[in-house]
Amino acid sequence: MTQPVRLERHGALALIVVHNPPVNALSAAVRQGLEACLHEAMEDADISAVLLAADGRTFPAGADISEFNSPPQAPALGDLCNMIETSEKPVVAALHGTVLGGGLELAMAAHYRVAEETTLLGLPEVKLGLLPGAGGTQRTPRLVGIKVALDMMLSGLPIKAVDADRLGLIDKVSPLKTLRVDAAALAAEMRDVRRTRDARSQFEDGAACMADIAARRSVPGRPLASRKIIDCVEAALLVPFEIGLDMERDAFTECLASDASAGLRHAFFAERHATKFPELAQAKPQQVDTVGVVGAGLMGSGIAMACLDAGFAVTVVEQGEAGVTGALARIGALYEKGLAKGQMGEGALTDLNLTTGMEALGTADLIIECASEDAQVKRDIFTRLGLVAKPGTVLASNTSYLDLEPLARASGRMPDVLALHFFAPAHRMSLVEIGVPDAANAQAVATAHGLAKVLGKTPVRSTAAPGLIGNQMLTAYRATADRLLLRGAQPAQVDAAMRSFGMPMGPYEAQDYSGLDIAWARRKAMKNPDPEALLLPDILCEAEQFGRKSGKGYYVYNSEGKRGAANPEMLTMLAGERRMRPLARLAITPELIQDHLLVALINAGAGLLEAGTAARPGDIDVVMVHGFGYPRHKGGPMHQADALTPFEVARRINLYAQADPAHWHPAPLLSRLAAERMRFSQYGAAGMQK
Ligand code: T1G
Repeated sequence: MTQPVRLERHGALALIVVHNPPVNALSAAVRQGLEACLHEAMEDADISAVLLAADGRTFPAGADISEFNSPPQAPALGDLCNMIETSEKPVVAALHGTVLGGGLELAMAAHYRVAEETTLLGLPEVKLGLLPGAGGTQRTPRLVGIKVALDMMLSGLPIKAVDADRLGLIDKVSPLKTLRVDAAALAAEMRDVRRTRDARSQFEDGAACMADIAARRSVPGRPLASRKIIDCVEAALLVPFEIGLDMERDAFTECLASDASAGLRHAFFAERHATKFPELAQAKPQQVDTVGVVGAGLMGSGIAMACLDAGFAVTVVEQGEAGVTGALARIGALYEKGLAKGQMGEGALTDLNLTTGMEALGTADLIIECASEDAQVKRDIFTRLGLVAKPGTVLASNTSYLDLEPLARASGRMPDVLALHFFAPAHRMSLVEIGVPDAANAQAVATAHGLAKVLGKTPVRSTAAPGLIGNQMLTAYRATADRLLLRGAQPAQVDAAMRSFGMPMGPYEAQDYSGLDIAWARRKAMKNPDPEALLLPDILCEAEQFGRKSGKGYYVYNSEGKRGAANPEMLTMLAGERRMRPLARLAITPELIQDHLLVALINAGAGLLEAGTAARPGDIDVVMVHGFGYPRHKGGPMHQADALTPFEVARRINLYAQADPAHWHPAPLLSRLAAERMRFSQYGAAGMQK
């Protein structure tokens, strides 16, 4: 078992190497190893200089985030940094890979820094609701000045080695093959120690620094971590180094204890766990060079654009010349917009083949059907795909609601068929749900997963249950919102409450935006519609009030599609329905709306876990955050469920059910967790699955 840290003697140089794959995170074992090796080097009279380096793909990429949910273990990273900086022997850091967070703080505590030319250096703590807590807020400004330090810490974005060199964050850039040689040479030639804490030259223009800090402070709505970063950087300017470290330590402690940091740290790991599909251990993805897209409407053209931009050849099949012309216009518009925003490569359209003949899909390695949500239309397409696609080609449908089984049967190739559900706009939204029917083979799933990763998407696995994960959650969310309308809320109140909760749009403005007719068509096709469902959306659609596209829906819209006030006709319809279906009125407040909708999402998520549709609670959170813009700093509904506790969630549902038993039914899994005082995070681990 390789030690997480080792010391090698090379003459008078002590080479201390971190070995903690995959990213050399500064875990307790690594910190303890570093402490021991540093002590040994400092005590050894034959050692005159120290070189810090790391094996594998990167110098430490930060503290071990997974340790933040447990009591801290000695030595603290900040103490290690101080030990390095106060050493009487020169310490040089040899940097490569992604030197982030605590890894960069360790490097800044060294006396000199050499970075391999492709190295990225950054302080992304703010993305975790934290701030650099090992001296970074005090050392960074001393090396690169207030402005650059604040830019780095408030954005969390890394900078390149060549820029770090120009800014004074490092001392030298070197090719990878000579990194350690160059760093050792620097260590050999440096006789004195240059302590970052003593650097003050960057603060010469105090007034300009204070003006910059004031300007940053004036930006409204900054989260706690950002505000604390500004305070700590100001301290670097105004108070002695040790006092600044104390302030940083207090600020870090406060941020670490915040709900926002807990949510963001949960999201970090949930995203990584969600992409671990069981099929990846059973089969390797097959090579995908050409992607077929059948139907290039809003979704299809977005998917085609995403694939083109990722370097795939794309064959788009549309119906008739008009279909081809329309598809070209939509894809062209996306391309131009992406190019203008610098989000797309110049040659993205080079490999686009637009045609009307399905036989052109004979060379495709994976085909995504994006036709209208009509079961017969899709069955016909899959019948044709089964005939024209070459053996082994993955046949995916972008549908999330329709049953995949008839499509798979129509194709005659059930093992190759699955759902690849993108979220609009497909070239921008990061989530892809992969709906896996029982008959799908592991290689098809692994291949679809591989495509999603190459597209830079976050794939989440679902069974092929209609609605997959996201739209089943959305259905529950909307049903409870509708229930609130029947009990006295106005759509605008619900929308305002959910915007202040952190959703990008409320449920009613979102439905107006996408068009009420989409869900209407689905409801009309349903065999057994929900008797408790609000009738208002159907009434609006029957009056051809489909939302933004028709100028009115829940709201009225001007000729440019700008949303105006509540649609008075809708209010009259709603009042009429309330009279027909008298339900106990609620004292509507934003908090009540947010609470009812959060509890509804949690209850629906428990149902998905119980049904096995979603493998993990965190997967549901990833779908909500990446598919619907659920506020990332809240972690997701299932993370919040554990903060509330399932017991409390079940208590609330039972309370709501007293006044509205037709709507509120606690999911059995939720009741079980509540009864056993367990949390969703223990689900699966504790054998809770049925
Ligand atoms: N701690 C623990 N595990 C980590 C980790 C970390 N810092 N970074 C990555 N991992 C795991 C990750 O969960 C995954 O595990 C595997 O490594 C590969 O990650 C005191 C407070 C470095 C750019 O925020 O940005 O230092 O799924 O899939 O796409 O001031 O990981 O294989 O089991 O993301 O190549 C600051 C976070 C911490 C960097 C590599 N540092 N990491 O990306 O691989 S806070 C960060 C990343 C801190 C100090 C403060 C990326 C990456 P598994 P991956 P990747």
